[in-house]
Amino acid sequence: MINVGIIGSGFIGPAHIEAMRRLGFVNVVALADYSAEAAQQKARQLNISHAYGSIEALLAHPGLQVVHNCTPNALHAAINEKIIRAGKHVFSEKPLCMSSDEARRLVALAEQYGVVHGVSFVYRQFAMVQQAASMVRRNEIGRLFAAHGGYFQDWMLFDTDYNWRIEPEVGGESRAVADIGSHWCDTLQFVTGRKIVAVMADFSIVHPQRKAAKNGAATFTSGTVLPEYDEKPVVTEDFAAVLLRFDDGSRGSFNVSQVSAGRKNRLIFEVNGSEKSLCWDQEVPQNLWVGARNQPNQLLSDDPAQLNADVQGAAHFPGGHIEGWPDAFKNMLGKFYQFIAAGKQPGVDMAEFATFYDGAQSMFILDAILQSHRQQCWVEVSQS
Ligand code: SOE
Repeated sequence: MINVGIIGSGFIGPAHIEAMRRLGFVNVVALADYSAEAAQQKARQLNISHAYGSIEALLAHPGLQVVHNCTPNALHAAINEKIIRAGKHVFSEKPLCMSSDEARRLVALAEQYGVVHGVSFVYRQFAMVQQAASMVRRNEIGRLFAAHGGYFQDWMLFDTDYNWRIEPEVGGESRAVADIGSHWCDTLQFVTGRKIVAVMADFSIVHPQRKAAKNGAATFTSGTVLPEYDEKPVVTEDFAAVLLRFDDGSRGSFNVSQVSAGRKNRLIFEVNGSEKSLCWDQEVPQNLWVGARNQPNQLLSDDPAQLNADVQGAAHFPGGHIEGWPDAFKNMLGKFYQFIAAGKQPGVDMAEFATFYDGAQSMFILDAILQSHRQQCWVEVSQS
């Protein structure tokens, strides 16, 4: 058994815990939160035996090998650093940190301490995304020349929707691109095997002011009576359009939005090659559309028997037993923990799971997108 501690238990912490428990060889033994009381309450609810009100106390827990960082964005860098300096393997929620410089420092530190490092870019772990990547790798779609799509949600549609992600000091200078565009870019770089090398971006803020409930009530809820609120200025984007150039000269684009009514978590992509096109939508994750010019189009489904041999392990049940987001989460952590169990060290070009190298690359893209929007011109993405 591998002993694990988890820091932060909001929306995403319990998803990590559930996925780890489904693996069977990982034991979540300790949880830390912003206070001892909050940690004890959560630990009781989640049936975790030890609770701590500080990161230092959690890191001192005897026999801990791995720590997951599931805190709000602004805390990621400092906590990741503490975990590494304590000599523990680290799995960080995205974003890895808040700037490219912090990302470079964390990569160097993780290498120096020789720990295994992972970042929670989960969408590359869906069976049909793995199938798409395999088809591209095996040249089944021909010469790839375009990748496009987007990521659309509606949980910020109303001006009464408010969340810590809106505040740049906590969520970062970018909201929609950092939160969901980062997932799209990681997924597309994984599927195509290409790196994004230049971007041209344009943002828009749909609600320049939002109503923040004085009692701190979160969004993702649909109360009808508005509690007392403060009007708060908004400086982070609700919508963005981004043009892309990849390292092989191919082109692409994506849109992100947190204000698209009816779209809940629609990460969608299409890649076009000289023989075939592929299209996948996270809201119908069991399907992969394969388009052809002179043959009928196909709709592949996540039946392990019909997947390419190198990705069969990504789907666990017979066809028709649809696997989704929690299963992709399990795939991601399964690969991370098998890697640790095998005593391996992450390499820059590995793709089993996203590492700090990928987390850093994501920060380089984000910084280029922010600069491009500010200057309204093409910006090259730093590659290290
Ligand atoms: C909220 O926008 C959110 O939960 C993101 O933070 C996740 O990373 C994404 O998977 C779904 O939406």
